[in-house]
Amino acid sequence: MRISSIRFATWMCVLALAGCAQGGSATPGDGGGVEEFVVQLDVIGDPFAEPTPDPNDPWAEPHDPNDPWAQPQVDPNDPWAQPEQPEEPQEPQQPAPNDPWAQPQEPQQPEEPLEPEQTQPWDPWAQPQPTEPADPLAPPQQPESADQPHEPQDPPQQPAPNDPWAQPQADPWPWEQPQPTDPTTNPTTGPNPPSDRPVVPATAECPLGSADYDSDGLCDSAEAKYGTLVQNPDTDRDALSDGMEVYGIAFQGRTLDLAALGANPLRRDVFLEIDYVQGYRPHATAIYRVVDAFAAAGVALHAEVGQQIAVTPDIPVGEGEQVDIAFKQPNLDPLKAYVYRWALFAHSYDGGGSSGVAPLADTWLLVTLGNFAFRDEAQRIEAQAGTLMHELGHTFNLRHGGIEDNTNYKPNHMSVMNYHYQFSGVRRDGANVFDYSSFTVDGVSESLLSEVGAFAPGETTIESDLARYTEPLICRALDRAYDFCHTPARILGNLSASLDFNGNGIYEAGPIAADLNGNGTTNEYFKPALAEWGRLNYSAFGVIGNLNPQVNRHVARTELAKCQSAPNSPL
Ligand SMILES: [Ca+2]
Ligand SMILES: [Ca+2]
Ligand SMILES: [Ca+2]
Ligand SMILES: [Ca+2]
Ligand SMILES: [Zn+2]
Repeated sequence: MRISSIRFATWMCVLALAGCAQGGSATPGDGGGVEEFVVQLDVIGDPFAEPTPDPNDPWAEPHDPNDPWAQPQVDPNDPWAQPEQPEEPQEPQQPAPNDPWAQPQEPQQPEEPLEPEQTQPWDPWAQPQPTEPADPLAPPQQPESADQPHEPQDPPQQPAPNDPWAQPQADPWPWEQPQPTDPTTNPTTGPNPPSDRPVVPATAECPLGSADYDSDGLCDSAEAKYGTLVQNPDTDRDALSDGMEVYGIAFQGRTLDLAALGANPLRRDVFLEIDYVQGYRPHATAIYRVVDAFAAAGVALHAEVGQQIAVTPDIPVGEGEQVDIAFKQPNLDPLKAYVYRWALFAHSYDGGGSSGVAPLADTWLLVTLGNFAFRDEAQRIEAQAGTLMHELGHTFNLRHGGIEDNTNYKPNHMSVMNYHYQFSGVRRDGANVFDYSSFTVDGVSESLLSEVGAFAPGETTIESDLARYTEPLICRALDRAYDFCHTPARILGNLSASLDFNGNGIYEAGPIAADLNGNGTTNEYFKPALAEWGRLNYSAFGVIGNLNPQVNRHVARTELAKCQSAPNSPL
């Protein structure tokens, strides 16, 4: 809550000072002072259960500007509109009755077909979930221990005889999907499919030559059967085409049946293989916590623990370009690489104490907690879960300050992407949860705080949303050597009202000033923390789900996010 005068003053600050001194601190803290690590499987049970109507529905957010599948709003009267892209957005004019993303959405979507996967025997969601961390006295990290429910679903990968990466692409716009000029031509099931790329296989439902208006490999007649859109190649906008979600992909006699792996063309799916260095296999409970967090947001995270790989526990990353070539490609089936993200759990990288690293909007990540000291096994599991979700967030183009904001310890950013919450989660409804934000908190100026009003909601968020979040962390003192908050402080109250920012036990209407990120100043303005779930970049800028990539996928094209480090410091 914030009184209007404070809001006005805040914006005046923005106008006058162009941001009033952007918080320059870049980094890490420890979760030091994180006093409580409750293993909170708060979304046990049906992960695809109908979500309750949520005014903060992340799908209602504006489209991700980086989403190559996003449907541009074509103005029918625009003389400059490009006439040669017939498969581009026809939806606005002709909303299909089954479009689950059509806006506005009905408050209830009882027809959303989330259930079918659960009954499949291969469904990783059907696995019983552990409710307790493993025995801390048990031998650590046994490579193929039975408590890991996510067993590899493929035999050990063999080097592909034909490297699908071999063709360098010069097009600098990876998110531009090649589009056939003739809408009646299907590039994936037509008579002349590319010989060096996977294709969506032709089937009895969609034999070669079937009409396929949107060229997604799912013929027009089958689109109706599956409830997908005839004029949208990716109905659920998860970067996986309708055709591949239903029929899978095939290449040189091998197939990857995504439906059998849980893909649903009407629900967002994310595939992840997790490999590990000896001794660093992630705990199943940690993976489940992340899977549950995605499920609660309506996204199916299909996480598989793959194999132990024989490399040094310390991974050379450098600027990142070689990780794809040296580690990901030898260990991720090249057919899977068209669809999967890839994680590696190891001791460390580049000999440092960073908890992990991932390129922004790319397809690989490292979780490296070897130099962190943990109180006990439960805390180690928490850190694994939080760091996995944090690094995964970077692959969706999330930054430490959320959307397009690299600010560390951003006080209004309630997300696992905020270093404060990487190891402990945010406190919501009385429990610690790992999550990306599904609501927006307005910007806040350190010099214009109201302890009575606390934070203010932005976009479609309302005060009652903020009230669910309690005891946020602020940083009292930053370790500049590591950009690490060594004195985090939990403030009593909730985000909607009554936050004792300066810790003096009095709720002052203000405005007062307080240092919220521990860098010694009280004049910073923190930009609005935008809802993240509705803005995830699923495609990694056109790589995931793209059978005809336009760029050399070897090259790290994006900024590396090297995450918080605290060498040898207990959390
Ligand atoms: Ca189609
Ligand atoms: Ca379609
Ligand atoms: Ca899709
Ligand atoms: Ca899907
Ligand atoms: Zn990070």
